[in-house]
Amino acid sequence: MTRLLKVAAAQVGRIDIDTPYKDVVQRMIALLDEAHEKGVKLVNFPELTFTTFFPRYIIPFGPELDKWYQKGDVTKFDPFKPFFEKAKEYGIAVCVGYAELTDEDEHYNTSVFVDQAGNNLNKYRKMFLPGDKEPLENVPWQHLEKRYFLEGNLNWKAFRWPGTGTGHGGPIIGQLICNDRRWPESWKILGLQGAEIVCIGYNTPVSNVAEPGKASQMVNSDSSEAMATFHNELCLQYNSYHNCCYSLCSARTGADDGKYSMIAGSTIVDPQGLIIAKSKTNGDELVWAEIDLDSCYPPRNRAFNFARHRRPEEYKLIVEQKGVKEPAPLEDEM
Ligand code: ING
Repeated sequence: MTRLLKVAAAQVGRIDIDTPYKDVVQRMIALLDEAHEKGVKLVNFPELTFTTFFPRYIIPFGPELDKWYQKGDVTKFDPFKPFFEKAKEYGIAVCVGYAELTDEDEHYNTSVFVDQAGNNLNKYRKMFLPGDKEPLENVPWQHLEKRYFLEGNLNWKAFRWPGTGTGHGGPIIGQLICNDRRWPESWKILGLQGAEIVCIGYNTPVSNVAEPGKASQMVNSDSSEAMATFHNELCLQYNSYHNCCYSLCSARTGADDGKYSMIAGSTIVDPQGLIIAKSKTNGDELVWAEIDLDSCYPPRNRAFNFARHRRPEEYKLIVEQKGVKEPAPLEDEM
């Protein structure tokens, strides 16, 4: 039996600090129009889809920071409503990243999965926050996610997506946000719940704030965009392969305000770790493919049959130790 489904990773290009919500929403609706024409049933959007990547700026706490966030049900936020209404009209499920402000005044980097009937099926809050809590000195931009967001508190929950008619109890979906994709723990917890499609959005600077001109977090690379793209694909390909799942990975890309460049490279990766679709531009682009959810299962029944091969009783260090503890140094090697 095949369980065929058309899915897409929507890439969103340049958004400046003063780009109005309505312009971005119109661009996102244009991506939905294209998805609808192609019969796509799920469109994944980037992290913090609706705005420029504001953690690159030093912003005072309070109203000036909070204006970047949405409270309550994001699908009911007036400027975004046309987007969610269009998705429902087309019968397309969407996964969208935004900055969430709770009633308790907590700030999260969040994504929500809204099904084709407009039901909010799952909210996910980014678990791995990169960058800094305090601004760095003498750098051309910042990466202040640890300052502007709390670490996620919803863990990694896989869930069933109803109404696709693909059998097998319904597709099993998981969500990750940006830096999460670099940590195998994120994928493994979804993999242990059988996730068949992992939806990921990212904002990845071409070069590292602390080493302008070098690849993000790399200090020995000259071509930073190539290296940052290599690391993106390395994470997606290996973890999709190891967890025998598809991944939809959507970039917020382009050069925001003409100077803050972020990598593109939105992709769809299959359970063999092969990139089956990839963006060709640094702008708005719908990257889509017809996938067969059944192809997750041959590897799960053999090479990566977790129940058959894993040995959690040996993984104590992974769960109990946070940082590195090295063996004692050799005296005559100091
Ligand atoms: N951005 C980057 C990301 O994980 C980063 C930050 C880049 C961390 C490269 C480590 C290496 O893609 C976000 N928003 O997480």
